[in-house]
Amino acid sequence: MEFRRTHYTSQVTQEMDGQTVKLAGWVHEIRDLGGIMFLILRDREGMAQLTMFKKTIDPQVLETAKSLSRESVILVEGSVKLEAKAPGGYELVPARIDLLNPAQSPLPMDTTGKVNAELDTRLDNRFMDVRRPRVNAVFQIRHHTLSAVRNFLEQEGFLEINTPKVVATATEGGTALFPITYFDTEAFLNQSPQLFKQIMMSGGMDRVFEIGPIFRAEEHDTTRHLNEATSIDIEASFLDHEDVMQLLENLIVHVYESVAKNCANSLKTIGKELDIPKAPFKRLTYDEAIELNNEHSKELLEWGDDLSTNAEKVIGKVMGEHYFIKDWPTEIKPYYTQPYEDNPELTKAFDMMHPRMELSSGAQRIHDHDLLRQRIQDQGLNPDGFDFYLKAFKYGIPPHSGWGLGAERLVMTMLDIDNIRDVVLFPRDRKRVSP
Ligand code: AMO
Repeated sequence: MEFRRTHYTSQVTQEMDGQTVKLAGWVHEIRDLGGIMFLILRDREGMAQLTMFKKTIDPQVLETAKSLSRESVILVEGSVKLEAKAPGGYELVPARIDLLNPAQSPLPMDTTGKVNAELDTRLDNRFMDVRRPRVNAVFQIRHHTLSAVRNFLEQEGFLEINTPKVVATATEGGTALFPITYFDTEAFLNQSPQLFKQIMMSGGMDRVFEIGPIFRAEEHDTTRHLNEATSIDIEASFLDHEDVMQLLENLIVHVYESVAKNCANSLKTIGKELDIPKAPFKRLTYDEAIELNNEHSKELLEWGDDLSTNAEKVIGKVMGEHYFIKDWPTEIKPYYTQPYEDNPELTKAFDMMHPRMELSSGAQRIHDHDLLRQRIQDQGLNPDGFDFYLKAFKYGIPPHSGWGLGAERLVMTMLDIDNIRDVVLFPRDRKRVSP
């Protein structure tokens, strides 16, 4: 059976009037108006209208068209006819329709957007949910977001690395680990590539990045947490926290600009116009952030408290755009962040915030072996478990800095999407491990 297309629906242009093309995709809708029948064919890139006048169309083509169930997969050969009112500005007069694979009915969910489905129904039937133009658009934008990240970091001299997801130690205090059985020892799913990206600074790789899964056994069920998320991580030698903050804000601007440029159709489909953020982002110190919260919120915070979700919202509302919070109390940031030499109560750590939520955390790291070992101990962890990591600090590791940026949070805040589950194909949360 022949099933090759010549074009996506979006590739048919005005100049192709009268030309024969082959389109392949799904039967999105069929409208039978008596003397005339319309079939909307959908592929990844859009829709095309097949127009069949019953008096003039080949009876066999009409018969096939009539027999088609919605969401069946077809290959259509036909001639292009310009038609301003049709999607894409053309219609197709089919000379041939081949049914490649029929869809059963009833369908598990609607793909036209006319019937609203519950999130659970959508996720249970993700293969069909992704056929919906709006959902398809979100994942096209997610692709272009990660592609823009890669381009930017590569231009800045970063090498892409892949580090293990099966590990022996925790990296981030505060969030729980998923234990797994690994032959006859216990292992865990990795919370962050933190230790490995730092070790590669000792390896002389200078600037590295990774886009990969992180696993967090957090119990809470929110619209901005997943138990498996995608983290964009960087680590860079001979740069301090201010340098990597600058990289981060420039990356965000680059991503927005690239998405605005490359995803015009997808943005239109979801009805979103991007406001491109401007660098440099405002920088608040932790002290200023606490003050702002206490000025505007009833839930007062004391120095040394972590920022609550409520505080993030209150401060975000006042700021109204992306911003940094820097100079955190050393006590509430992970052991690997570098305290200020002249004021060790504060650490060279930062968070990068969207008005709705935290997008990234980062820091200059401790590169002194003894101090690092001490800090691990101070935070109640056993340095023996960190031998493989600490070893890399004994034989020449440069000063270095880095950050981790949540890919899902980046996409959901860019597109004004409420629930993080809407920007990941197969979300993993408290209640869902399948599909
Ligand atoms: P942190 O734990 O702050 O830092 O994570 C970095 C960013 O990853 C995203 N993120 C999540 N997104 C969705 N669901 C989750 N459960 C989740 N957990 C984290 C957030 C967050 O800002 N090692 C450090 C980074 C570094 O210093 O380089 C770290 O993991 O957007």
